[in-house]
Amino acid sequence: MKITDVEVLVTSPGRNFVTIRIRTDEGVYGLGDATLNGRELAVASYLRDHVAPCLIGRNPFQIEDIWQYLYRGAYWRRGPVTMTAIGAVDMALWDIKGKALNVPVYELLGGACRNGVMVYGHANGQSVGEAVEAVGRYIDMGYKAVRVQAGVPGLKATYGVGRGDLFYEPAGEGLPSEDVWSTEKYLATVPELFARVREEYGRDVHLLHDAHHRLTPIEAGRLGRELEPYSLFWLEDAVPAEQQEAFRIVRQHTTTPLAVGEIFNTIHDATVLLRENLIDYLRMTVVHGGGITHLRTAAAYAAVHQVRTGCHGATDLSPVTMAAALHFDLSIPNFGIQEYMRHTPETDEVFPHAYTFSDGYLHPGDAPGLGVDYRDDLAERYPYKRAYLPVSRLEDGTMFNW
Ligand code: CS2
Ligand code: MG
Repeated sequence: MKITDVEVLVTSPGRNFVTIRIRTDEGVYGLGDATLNGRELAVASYLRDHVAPCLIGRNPFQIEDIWQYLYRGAYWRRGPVTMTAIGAVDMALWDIKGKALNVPVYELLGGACRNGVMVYGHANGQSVGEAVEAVGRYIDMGYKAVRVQAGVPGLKATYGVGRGDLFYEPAGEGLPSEDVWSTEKYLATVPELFARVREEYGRDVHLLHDAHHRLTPIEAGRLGRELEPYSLFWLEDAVPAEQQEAFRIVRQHTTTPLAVGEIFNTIHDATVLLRENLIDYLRMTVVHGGGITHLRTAAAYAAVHQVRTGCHGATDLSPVTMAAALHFDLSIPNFGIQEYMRHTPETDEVFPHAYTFSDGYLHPGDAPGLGVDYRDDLAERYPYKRAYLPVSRLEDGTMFNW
């Protein structure tokens, strides 16, 4: 079998997505997600202008060799654009192999280690009261785990709140919007939020929270300690993760489980965190973390250190990533939880898929390959619109972390 064509497809059914479709001389094709929120066209060009010519004529079954070729051959290693491009090609090659051998990808990855993939939903509200009510709606839908985010009194906007109920799309058309942030105001609200949720729903439901890169290590230690009575499943992105060692301080002050890694793009971003057990869940994802092939390396390294996975799964990762993530999640021994931010109905129509939700779990289905497709006729209706994630400044105007 030989690769004969590589298409880079850009569509915007509710938000921008970039998809690679790799065709072969035997008629089998594979799909990969290449979406990098706010920098989509950079990855599209990396694939179209630099990667695609090198793939033509190659044997798509040689997944590992092609991964090594694209990683080592780039010379300029790592980074979100490069690793998203490699991740997209990798997903498509696993899709081709599964289809050609007529098996779902998880069977190629060693088979299922579990019956289903526990997911978490995203309850949010402008006020604590609204957020508490939203948690109830997710519990009623059967979710076993719910992330809870609430607005902060005195701040017009904050991460994770608004722009949809079942999904949360932070990117907006035009130039980046500017949010104003106050850590003090935020830290004053979070403990009350979880006290109210536990009071209302008890302790059976797993609760998660995303601090979204906004705290210093000691602030994260303080928040983690204040949340200990509410037994969170995890506190995510408590501290910007470039400085892995900073988590040593957080770990000294709290037993609240910590999760980080959605912005990581290779295992090298996480080795200190894992080797020193500074985190409990690694959030790297298939699309931004170099594909299924590299994520298996990261998961194996994490498993040695008793760290579990908790893959990123936001609206800006397409159904192709969700499908690939579920095959990966099903097959690894140290699976923790999968984020499941639903997509818009238009997105689900452009990307018909085999994965299904039931009673708080997702399953990838048993269609050959990844079990997801791409409807060109519908995709054409949604042309690309440049969109950016917001930026964030402190109340005095200082540039900060969104
Ligand atoms: C978030 C994301 O899902 C999460 O945990 O951190 O919503 C993130 O803000 C977006 O994926 C950025 O594009
Ligand atoms: Mg996050």
